[in-house]
Amino acid sequence: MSTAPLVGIAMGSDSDWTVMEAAAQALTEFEIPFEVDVLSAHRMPAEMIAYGEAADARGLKVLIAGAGGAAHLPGMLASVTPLPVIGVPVPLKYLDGMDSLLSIVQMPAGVPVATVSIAGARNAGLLAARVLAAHDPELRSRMKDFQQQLNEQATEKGKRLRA
Ligand code: RP5
Repeated sequence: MSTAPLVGIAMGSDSDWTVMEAAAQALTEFEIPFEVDVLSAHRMPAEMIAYGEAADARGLKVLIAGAGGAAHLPGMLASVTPLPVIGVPVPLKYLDGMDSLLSIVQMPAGVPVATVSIAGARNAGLLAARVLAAHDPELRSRMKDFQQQLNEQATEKGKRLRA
């Protein structure tokens, strides 16, 4: 199996990692190779644009981008790559992540970012897995197994409550 990264996880600061590592964890569970980078839209704009422009040619298939506050990273990456971009609003000290959420979700028509919930990095990883699974029957089968496990866990919790 190729170990070349298929998913790029980018974040505005290393301080975002405590939230973003859940995306990496989900990809690891599905044995999907990924890479991780810090790319601040405001502190290193040239590097951020270069990363976005090169991502497709480097073989990445999906980008996951997390940022907090004035969270421009996901949208700016989406503006320079044809790849699907999943945005993760990272909550900071103030405003409970609403600033990050609105910065990421309110994209202009023509430049989509698939925004997950505030601090929803695990779902970002799972969504990236589903995007890849669309063209990978074996991965799709593992996703179905995962969904079955979720069902069984929820069913079990209900049984325990009723007991
Ligand atoms: C954003 O500013 C980053 O994505 C991070 O969420 C926030 C704070 O960054 P640091 O000051 O912790 O580096 O661009």
